[in-house]
Amino acid sequence: MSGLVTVDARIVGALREARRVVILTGAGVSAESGVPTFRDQQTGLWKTFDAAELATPSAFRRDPSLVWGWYEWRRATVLAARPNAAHRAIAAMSEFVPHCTLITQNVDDLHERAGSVGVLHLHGELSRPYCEACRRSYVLPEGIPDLPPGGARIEPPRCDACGAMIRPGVVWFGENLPDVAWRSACEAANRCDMFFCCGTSSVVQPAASLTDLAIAARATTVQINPNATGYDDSVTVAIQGLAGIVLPRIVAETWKSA
Ligand code: BV8
Ligand code: ZN
Repeated sequence: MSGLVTVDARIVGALREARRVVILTGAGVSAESGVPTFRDQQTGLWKTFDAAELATPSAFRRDPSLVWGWYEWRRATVLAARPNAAHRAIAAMSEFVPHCTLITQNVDDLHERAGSVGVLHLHGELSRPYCEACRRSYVLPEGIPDLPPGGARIEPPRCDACGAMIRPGVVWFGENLPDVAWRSACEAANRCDMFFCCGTSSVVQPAASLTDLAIAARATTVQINPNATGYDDSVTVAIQGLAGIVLPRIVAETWKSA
């Protein structure tokens, strides 16, 4: 594990040579923007619930207004947040490398707001709710939802076409990932020569298995996380640090003369 002082030369060397770079991000990349991770203790109305419990079809069936309220609270948090230095460094990196594929587990739009394009959202997006019956997209009202500090139960809106409930545009536990995004992600990981996994605990499947594909493809694999994960000893370099500090440093060090 290399300290934070200088960027490991293996990373700079590999990145300067890299033709196909894949970046996989998780909640940790949005943490420095004030967006809670899945590990963080829930607050307000949801403090007694585990995030993975709420992010399920059964929770929505059981208590739709609790779950819709939770997603509106998270959407309000994201709308009030701004991309951080990690999001910006990732957007910059894609300018320097021939082929860059950004794959995220995050349902926020902070990568796009930092300038990244073609982001593969494996677990959906808060900004894309749809009808749970006819799957028709639902257009959310403009602006930040006005919610009490600890959040509130909110009845899900109804579909204009069939009257069924609108559900959040995210992939819940037990639900399949969007096919095109998942197949594109696997293809990119299989063909990459450099792979970063940033701000993810690498627990949730099948997203976490993308790192295995990159390792099998003999790519240079770099983990950026202040805490340990199950991949510490299988990636090429595991940097214990904050994405908002480490990623800008990697970009600066690699392309300082650019
Ligand atoms: C599925 C959207 C087919 C909703 C999410 C194989 C083995 C075991 C279980 C399974 C398996 N295959 C499938 C499963 C079941 C399940 C699963 O993986 N369960 C886990 C809990 C074991 N997977 C599924 O259900 C998937 N679907 O497989 O369908 C199928 C169908 C039926 C039956 C079987 C299979 C769907 C998974 C997607 C669920 N939806 N999100 C929403 O957001 O509300 S998952 C959600 O949780 C996120 O998207 C993300 O993926 C995950 C949280 O993980 P992270 O993003 O990594 O965040 P976390 O908080 O955990 O960690 C943050 C990390 O950042 C930490 O390590 C921390 O140290 C670090 N950090 C903090 N600050 C910083 C930082 N790092 C850098 N800088 C910082 N500043
Ligand atoms: Zn409908």
